[in-house]
This record gives sequence, C-alpha cells and structure tokens, in this order.
Amino acid sequence: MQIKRYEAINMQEATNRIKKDLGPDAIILSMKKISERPPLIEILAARDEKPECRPSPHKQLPKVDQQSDPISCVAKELHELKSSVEALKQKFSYQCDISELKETMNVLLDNNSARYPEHLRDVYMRMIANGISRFKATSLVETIKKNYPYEDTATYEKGAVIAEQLIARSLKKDSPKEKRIKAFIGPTGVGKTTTLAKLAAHYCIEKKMKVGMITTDTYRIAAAEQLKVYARIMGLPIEIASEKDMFLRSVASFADKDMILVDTPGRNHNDDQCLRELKNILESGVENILLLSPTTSREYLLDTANRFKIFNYDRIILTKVDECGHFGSMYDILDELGKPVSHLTTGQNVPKDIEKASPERLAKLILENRLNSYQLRG
Ligand SMILES: Nc1nc2c(ncn2[C@@H]2O[C@H](COP(=O)(O)OP(=O)(O)OP(=O)(O)O)[C@@H](O)[C@H]2O)c(=O)[nH]1
Ligand SMILES: [Mg+2]
Repeated sequence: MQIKRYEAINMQEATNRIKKDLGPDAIILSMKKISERPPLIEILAARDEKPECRPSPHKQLPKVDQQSDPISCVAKELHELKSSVEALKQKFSYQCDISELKETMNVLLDNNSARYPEHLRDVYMRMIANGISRFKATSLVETIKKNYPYEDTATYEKGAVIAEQLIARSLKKDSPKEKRIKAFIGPTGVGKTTTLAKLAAHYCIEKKMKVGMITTDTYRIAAAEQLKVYARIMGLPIEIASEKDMFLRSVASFADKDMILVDTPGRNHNDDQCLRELKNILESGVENILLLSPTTSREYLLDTANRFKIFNYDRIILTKVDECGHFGSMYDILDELGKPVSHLTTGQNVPKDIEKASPERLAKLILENRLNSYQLRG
C-alpha cells in the first residue's frame, strides 16, 4: 500500500489532487484541520497496490475528525446509514420484503417528527410505523398540539390515549339498524363464505333467529358445496340462485325467516361486467356488506372499495385480522370511505373467530397494533 500526505484548502481540492495522483481507487485514511486562517487541511490518502487485497467498501470510508469539518459529519452519517441498510438487508434477507424495508427507511428518514416535542414525536412515529399515512399522522398530532394543554399530553402514554380517542371519534359508528336480507360481497377469497357461516351460527344459536341461506355462487363447482356443508351442520335451509328470478323466488320461499344470508361469488373485482350482473341479482332491500382484508395493500383496498361502490354497501367487515401486522392503512381507508365496520374476523374457526367491531376497538388496533392483548369478543 502506498500512503501519501496532502495539504489543501478544502476537501474538494484535496480529492481532486488525490484522484489525479493516486487514481480513482485511492482511499482516504484520515483528515484533520491544520489551521482556520488561512484554511488548511491535512489528508492522508492511500492506494492499494494489490487490487485483490482491497479493503471492503466500508473500510474505504474516511476516518474523520467529526468536529473539524461539516463534510466529515455528512460522511459519518452516510457511513452509519449504509451500515443500517446493510443490517436491515441482512435481517430481511430470507423474506426480502422491499415494501417493509421501504417503510422502515421512511420512518428512519422522516423528518416531519422533528417538529414535535419528544412525547408527541413518539406518538407520531408509532402512527407511521403502524402504517398510518404521514398526512393523517401529521393532522392528528397537530390537532393534539393545538387543542390539548401540555399537561394532558406530557408523556407518550397520555398522548397516545388522546390520539386513540381522536381516531375513534373520526371513525363511523355502526348503526343498530339491520336489514333482513344480508349479502356478503367482496373480492375473491376474502372470507365471504366463512364469515357468512360464522354469522349464521351467531343469529340462529345465540339470537335464536330463524335463518335461511342463499348462494348466488354457481361459478365454481365447489362453491355451493362449501356453504351446503355449513348449512347441513347447522341444520339451516339453503337455496341456490344464479339469476335474479331465482333469487326472488328463494327470498319468497324464506318468508318465515327472520334473517336471510346471501353468499356471492368470488370474482375478479376488476371485472365490472360481473359486478354489474351481481348487482342486478341483489335487488334493493338487501343490505350489502363489503368484506375487506387489511392483509392486502392500501392501494388494493382502496381500489376494491371503489369498485364495489356500485352496490352502495351499508357496512364493512374486516377479515383475516389475525393475519395482519399493521392496521394503520386501514384507518386512512375507513376514514375516506366513511362506512362503519360491523365485525372483525380473527381466524378460520367457524363459528368462533368473529368479533363485534366498534370505533374504540378499531382505534386500539390502528394505534397499538395489538390484536391478542385485547378481549375483542363483543
Ligand atoms: N386467517 C384467517 N383466515 C380466514 C378468515 N376468514 C376466512 N379465512 C380463510 O380464507 C380462505 C377463504 O375463505 P372463503 O370464506 O372461502 O372466502 P370467499 O371470499 O368465500 O372465497 P371465494 O368464494 O372463492 O371468493 C379459507 O381458507 C378460510 O378459512 C379469517 O378471519 N382469518
Ligand atoms: Mg365463497
């Protein structure tokens, strides 16, 4: 290794000279300020004569005297950032989830939080880490800052309680009004049939109601069978109706029932023609319940919710909540849709894994990200 000493008035001049002298692969070993006036710095640079023995890129970073130059501070920060990225990459190497990595970096680099005192900064960071958008997180923290005295928000715990209350207040409360016919609509595989079966058991066993089931799902061979199995186990009548006339006849045949639950086919929600056909079958007077799963991305959820708007759905059921790691993006979507959430489904077990939802319960999930530590059963 060849080591050389340089004196220059600034870093720019020094690196130009080093590159010219030792070539583009030269590395800076140290840098220190010799005098303030006139400005003079001393740099030790080296060239490795055996390329195969070159140190790793980390080791090429300058050893710097932090107080001497702003450039050295930037270099140090870059070095730290690089190490963080390397550590994160390693952590995620087996399930390299780029979006999660991006999210983590967003949190690390978010300088919005610098505007808040420490306790509110923690509340803000928690919201961002849980997937709430920066826009919504900022607006919540600004509301807290403006409207609550310092003593009420002086610790993270106090600030979080207020944030939770604000989130709960902004979510729509479900109305006790229910219709006699309920159709379960939503994208493929979201949990329509399973959720219908869970609620059928709830209505007939716990509420002692007379329940009938209709399936409009005749697209897949096994689809009607799946519901038939549940109907048989619970001893409930089931009708199959693939067209509007059949649907109306089925409804008429259930004149003595207190509750009619309608299963619908899982079709690609991008297929507008299919959605229109289904809408035509589900006549007015039917309560449409849209099922969404927070396990899917914010964009997918919004797109789905918008495409199903033609059904003018009354409420939402959130499914597969047990599989979800972050609920924050759900807040943005529910706030935007302005529809109430009636239930959360929390597993594959029929009829056990379903809970009544409330804005307060959702707010806890959204902010604290904890499903299991709360007694969700309503
Ligand atoms: N983890 C978990 N799995 C669920 C939940 N609800 C349903 N599932 C599972 O999700 C899968 C699909 O459920 P289905 O009820 O068949 O979904 P679907 O919307 O009727 O499906 P299609 O009719 O094909 O559109 C099944 O394996 C269910 O057991 C839930 O709350 N949590
Ligand atoms: Mg189904």
